[in-house]
Amino acid sequence: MDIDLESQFTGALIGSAVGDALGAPVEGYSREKVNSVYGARGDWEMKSGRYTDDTEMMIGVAESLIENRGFNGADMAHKFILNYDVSRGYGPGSKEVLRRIRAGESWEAASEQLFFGEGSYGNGAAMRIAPVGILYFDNAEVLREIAYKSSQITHAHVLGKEGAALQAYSIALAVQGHKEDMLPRLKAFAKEIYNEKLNTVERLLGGDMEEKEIITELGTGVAAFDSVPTAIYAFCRFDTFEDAVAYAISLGGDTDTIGAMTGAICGAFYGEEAIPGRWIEKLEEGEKGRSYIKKLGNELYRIKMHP
Ligand code: AR6
Ligand code: MG
Repeated sequence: MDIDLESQFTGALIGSAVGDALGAPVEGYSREKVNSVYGARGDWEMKSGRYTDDTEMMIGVAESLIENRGFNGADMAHKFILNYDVSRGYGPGSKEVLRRIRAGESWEAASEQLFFGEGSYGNGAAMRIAPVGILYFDNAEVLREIAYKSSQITHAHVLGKEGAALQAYSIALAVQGHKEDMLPRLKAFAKEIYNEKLNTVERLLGGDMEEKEIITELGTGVAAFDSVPTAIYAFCRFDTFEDAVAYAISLGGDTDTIGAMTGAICGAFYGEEAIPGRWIEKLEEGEKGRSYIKKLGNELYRIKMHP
C-alpha cells in the first residue's frame, strides 16, 4: 500500500475524533437501539459533530507531546486540566483525578488513590492514545513506555495502561501497513488478559459470528479490556474506514470510545482521504475543532520527520 505517511498521522487523529462524534449520540445504547437511531449499516449520517472527552483528552496528549517534543507528565496533566469541559462527559475516575491534580497532588500519584488504591482500568487512557501510537510507531519499546506514562496521569491499574499500550501499538502497526498480519504481531506484544482476548479475536475472525456473540465474547464496556480488543476486531474484519467504524458503533455499549479507537486504527491504516468527507465536514469546527485536530497531526508528523 502506498499512502502518504502524513495522511496516516492526520487520519489517526481525525479518525479518532470522527469515531467519537459518530458514537456519542448512542453511548450506552443496546445494539437494537443503535440500529433504531442510525439504521442498518451503510450510509450513516453523523447526527451531531460534537466530540466527547475522548477527543478532548486526545487533543491534550497531542498538544503536550508537540510542545515538549516528547513526554512531560506534569505538562500533559496540565493540558488535560486546561482543556477540561465537564459537558464532554468524563468518566468518574478521570474527573476525580483531575480534581486531585488541580488541588496540588502530583500527576504521578493522584491516580493511584482511585478504586480503593487499585487505580482505574477504564478505557480512558486507551481512548486518547492515538498521538502516542503515531509519534512512536517505529519503536515498540518506547511506545509502551510512553503509553504507560501518559496513562499514569489518570489510569494507574496495569490493565488500564496495557490497554492503552495495545491500542497505541495497533495504531503503530496500522501506520506501518500491517493488517492481515496484525494479530500475530499484537499477540507477541500484548501482556496480561489481552493475550487471551486477542486469541478470541482471532477465533471470531475465523468464523461468521453473530453480533451477539461478538458482544458477549469481546465486550463493549468501559473497561479497557472490554473495548480495545473489540476495536481491533472491527478493524481486522472490514476493508474500509466507514464499514469498520460503523460496525464497531453498531454493537452498542461504549460506542463513542470504541468508535474513537476503531477510527484511530483505521485512520492510521487507510489515511485521512479514506475517511468519508461527509463525516469530516460534520465534525465540529471552532477553536479546537477539525482543522485544529488536523494541524496537530501535521505537527506530530513534522516532529517525527525532524526530531
Ligand atoms: N475497579 C472497579 N471498577 C473499575 C476499576 C477498578 N479498578 N477501574 C475502572 N472501573 P474511569 P475513564 C470502572 O472512571 O476510563 C467516558 O464516557 C468503573 O465503573 O476511570 O476515563 C468515555 O467516553 C469506572 O467508573 O473513567 C469513556 O466511555 C469505569 O470503569 C469512559 O467514560 C470507567 O473508568 C472512560 O472512562
Ligand atoms: Mg466519551
